Formats: sequence, C-alpha cells, structure tokens
Amino acid sequence: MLTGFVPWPEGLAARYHREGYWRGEVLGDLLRPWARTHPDRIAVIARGRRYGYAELDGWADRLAAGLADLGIGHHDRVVVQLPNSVEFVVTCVALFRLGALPVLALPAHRRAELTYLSEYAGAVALVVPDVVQGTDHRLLAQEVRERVPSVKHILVAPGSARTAEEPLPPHSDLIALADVSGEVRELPPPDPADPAFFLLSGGTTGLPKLIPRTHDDYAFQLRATAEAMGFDERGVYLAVLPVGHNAALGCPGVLGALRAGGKAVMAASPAPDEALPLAGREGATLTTLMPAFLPLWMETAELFDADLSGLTIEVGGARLDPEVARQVRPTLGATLTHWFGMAEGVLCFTRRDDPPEVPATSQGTPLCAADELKIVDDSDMELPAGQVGHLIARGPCTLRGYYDVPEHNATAFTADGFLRTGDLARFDEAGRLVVEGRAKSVINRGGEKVSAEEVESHLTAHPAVRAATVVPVPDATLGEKTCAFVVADGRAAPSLAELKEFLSERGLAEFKLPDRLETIDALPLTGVGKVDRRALAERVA
Ligand code: OOB
Repeated sequence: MLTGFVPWPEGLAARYHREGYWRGEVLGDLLRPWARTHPDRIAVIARGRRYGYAELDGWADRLAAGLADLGIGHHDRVVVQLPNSVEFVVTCVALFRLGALPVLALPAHRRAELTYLSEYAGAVALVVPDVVQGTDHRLLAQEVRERVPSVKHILVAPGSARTAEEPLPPHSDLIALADVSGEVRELPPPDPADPAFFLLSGGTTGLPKLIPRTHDDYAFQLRATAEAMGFDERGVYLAVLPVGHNAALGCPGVLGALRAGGKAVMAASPAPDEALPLAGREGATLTTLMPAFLPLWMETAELFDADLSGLTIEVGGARLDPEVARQVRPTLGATLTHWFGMAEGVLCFTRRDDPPEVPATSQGTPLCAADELKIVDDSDMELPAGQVGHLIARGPCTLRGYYDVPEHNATAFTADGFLRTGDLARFDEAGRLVVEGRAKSVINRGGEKVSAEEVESHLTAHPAVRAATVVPVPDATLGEKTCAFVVADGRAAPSLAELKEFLSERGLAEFKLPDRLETIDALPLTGVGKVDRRALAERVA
C-alpha cells in the first residue's frame, strides 16, 4: 500500500465489501468491456473529433507501455494539468493501468500551485498542454522542474490553440504526449484498495491538501452516481467544468460516463456560446454546473435554440439561490438536481424525480445507505435534528486521511474517523441536508475555492505588508469574492493593483488574486487571540 495513505479501518472496509459498495474494480479497466463488446461505439467527443471505445482503449495501452519505458510505474505520482480533452482521458486511464497516480491539477493553476503540488506529491512527471488561452504551460512546467528535483519528465499535449505556430521548442527535452507509445504488454493490476489518483482539496485550513481516491471508492462513486442519475450506455455527459475537478470527473462525470458505456463530450468552458450549442448538437443528457453559470445559461438559452428538455443539470459547489433554482425548468426545460459535494468524497444530492421545491431548498440526501453524516456542536456532540452545526461525514467514498500529513489529519477528522467538512448545515424535516454556511477559512468564489491562509502567506511576503487576512465579500454574480485586509509595514500600503501583480509574479492562480483591498491599522483579534475573520467579513459585507 502507498506510504502516506490512510486506509479505512478493517471492520468498515469489510462492511463496504460485504454490502457491495466496493467490488474490487480497478479504474484502468474503465474502457475495456465496451472496447470488447462495442469497439466502434463513440466514447469521447472532443474538439469536433469522435473517438471510439476500442480506439481509446488501444491508445491507453500503448501510452501506458510508453510511460513504463520512460521509467514511470507503480505508485509514481504524475501531475496532470490538462484541459477538457481526449488526452486527459487517455492519460488518466494509462496511468491507472500502470498503477501510477495522476495528481489532478486545475487548468487555472500556475507556477505556485504546480510547484506546491509537485513537491508535495514527489511527482516524477508533469503532463501539461502546450498553450491554453495565451498561457504557455510548457514554460510553467519547466519552471516547476527547475524547482522540484523529483520531476524528471514533462509531457506535452495539445492545448486549446494547437496551430502550426505552437511546435515544441527546438532542442528541448519536452516530450510530445502523442509520441509516447510502447509495445503493449501485460501489466500487473493495482490493488483496488490502493489510491488510484489524487484530487486537490478546496481546503479547510492552511494550504490545500491531496486527497487519495482509491479504485474501490471511486469505482463505487462512478457506479452509484450514474445509477442515481439514470445514466447508462445511452447517456451523453457534457463536461463544461474542468474535468480535473471531482464534480465533472466522477459524479458520474466523464469517468462515470465511460464506465457506463456512454459518451463524454468535452466542452472548453461553461460559456453559453460554447456549451449550449454543443449540448443541443450532441443530445447531452447530463452535465454539471456551478451555480454562478445558471443565470447566464437561462438568459441566453433562447439565442442558441438548443433543446435541453432531455438534459439533467447537476448544480453544486457553492450556494444556489432558490429563486434561480425554481426558474431552471421553466426557462431551460432541463431537470435540476442540487448537489453538495467535496473532492474528499462526501456527496449529497437531490434526485431527478424530486419535486422542484426540493432542489430549491436543500442539497438532498447522501449517495448511499452506508454514508454517515452528522451535525455536531463545537465539542463534537451530535445536535438534535433541525439544528445548525458542523457537518461531519464518514462513508465508502469519503477519505480517512489526506495524503502524508498525519498532523493535519489529527485535527481534520474526529477520533472515530469522521471528516470535518468545515461546513455548517442542518437536516430538514424530511432528512435532507441544508448547507447554511461555513466555519472554514475558505472563500467560495463561484465554486472556485480560495484558501485564505494560502493567499495570506503570499501577501505577507510583500515587503510593505506586515499582516494580512483574506475574507469573503458578497458578490451578485459569483456569490463571494475576496477582500484582503492588509496592515502596512511602516511605509505606505501597496495598492490593490500592485499586490495583484506581486501575487501573479509569485505564480499564484488568477482566481486567488484579491478582488478588493482594505488597509487597516491592526487586525481585530478574538478572545483567544486569533484574527477575527468574522468581524472583518462583517465589516466589508
Ligand atoms: C465541490 O467540491 P470542492 O471540493 O471543490 O468543494 C467542497 C466545498 C464544500 O465543503 C462546501 O463548502 C462547498 O464546496 N459546497 C457547497 C455546495 N456544494 C459544495 N456550498 C453550498 N452549497 C452547495 N450545494 O464543490 C463539489 C464536488 C462534487 C460535486 C459537486 C461539488
């Protein structure tokens, strides 16, 4: 078993097997059964090209062999930062087959995040696109490799702007992913109880952590979410959110669509002019969206004349406005389901046949009967039904420990292994989850999670900043934006523009740059001497 991975205790693991949640399935087998029985059936549609099951299955085998020839193997970590593309799918499946572990980065990540992830994971390789929307990921990857000695290989896939002007830089030791191909051979299958890949946590405190997802637990998630959404081989999943995020990857998402023998359609973004025509053209039956995009889809749907009556939209990741939720069916004709999810695994959602008021007012019920969700007070005592408190969770696809951080894990979980979600919630009379707020220092910027402490540590690196605290400010479109409170160090405080540039130069992703700046003489403290984040948030709200 991978060192640094925290397995489920034996008793619970045995129960999850006995009750049929875990079935010993490995993710490298994703394409296999359909490649055998329906070789020509379309599996992935990306950039106007259609790829069949057998084609992708063979490609993944050759890629796995080629990666093995490069020395990449069992338990090796590989940072994968690819846009929604066929290469994402094939790379992941090839790594699964090798028992190597994709570490899924988001497209928005820049040098700071990629370096952090590579270092934390001890990554041996990066797989990146060439150029996406003007960002040259090959250069970013090279900067990361200079800083992280474990990184040996940089593999480059086509980005969004694959043109004749984007060849690999000459004499570079970058490797074109398309050239990685080896003689297909039998590979020893990984242990289904072992991690298959890592997702990045949205964070509760401090820097975001790596979340190991095992073959057993993720295969269960793919199967159970597909079943709950009625997604089978006739299903067409439209990926509009980044596929490196749990919501679009595996609820059932792209991987669940392929497991079920359906189609995965890759969109570059949730922008209506991209997503809506594609949804109509390909007959999408399921997609996943962050709430911030719903109003935009509703305002523009008519323009694109797409028939979305067969589409189910899973909305989650941030607070969903009940009024917006109620308008989904009347304006889009689509079915809404409301999801509370975490990369850590816990999932609650409303079902497709729930009356429309249910997704407007709750996040539904857990994925399965073995999920244990509780609302507790500050001392972990369970609260009576209806009361708002801390949501904690345990279950067959909820992790038992972040990767290789025992000290953090000691406080991130209760003594009996429940994950502290950092969310404040209650259960309504029907037993459905209602998320009411957050106790963690994370700003939810339209579904993109910004760890306050991460940004603060970069801000205080500025010579003119003595102390900094980042808090959410309400925003009509994104739900929340970020506001940095800064205590200047003697001289004049830097401006917002200066600070943003400073953070960009430090390689921080753009969505983490503060939207607003407040200069303050001293940060307010709570009774125990911690910075009073709530007081600051109330000040700007
Ligand atoms: C999804 O996963 P993450 O890991 O990016 O973020 C998890 C956090 C939760 O702890 C909660 O604070 C927030 O996002 N959240 C919601 C929510 N769903 C998630 N807050 C309010 N209302 C909701 N419906 O965001 C994610 C993963 C899988 C499926 C869907 C979302």
